Amino acid sequence: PTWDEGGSVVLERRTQKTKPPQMYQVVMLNDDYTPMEFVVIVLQEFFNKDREAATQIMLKIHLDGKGICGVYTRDVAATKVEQVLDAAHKAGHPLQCLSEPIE
Ligand code: TYC
Repeated sequence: PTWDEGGSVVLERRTQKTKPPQMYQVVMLNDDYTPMEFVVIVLQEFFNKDREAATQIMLKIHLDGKGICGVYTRDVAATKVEQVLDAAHKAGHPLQCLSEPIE
């Protein structure tokens, strides 16, 4: 260790050992067939939104064509996309979503 004049240990990091992970946003796309209620439930179920936040995000997607559901590490984002596509497919809805790196 390095010591300063007062006898305390000086911790020095010469190189940055860890950097924050690349983050990914999960983007949901609008379509003409998936019911609004289904999208609101999906946003609550898989993206931990309360009903009010889920409704706002759904309406944003409906009006703008797409919207961000959340931001996660790569694997978590990929799992969210899988869960949404699986639930949509099982319910017979064409809902699409994808994940993309941010920044
Ligand atoms: N546009 C759909 C409707 O009018 C609702 C909808 C919203 C669908 C968001 C997909 O990601 C979506 N029923």
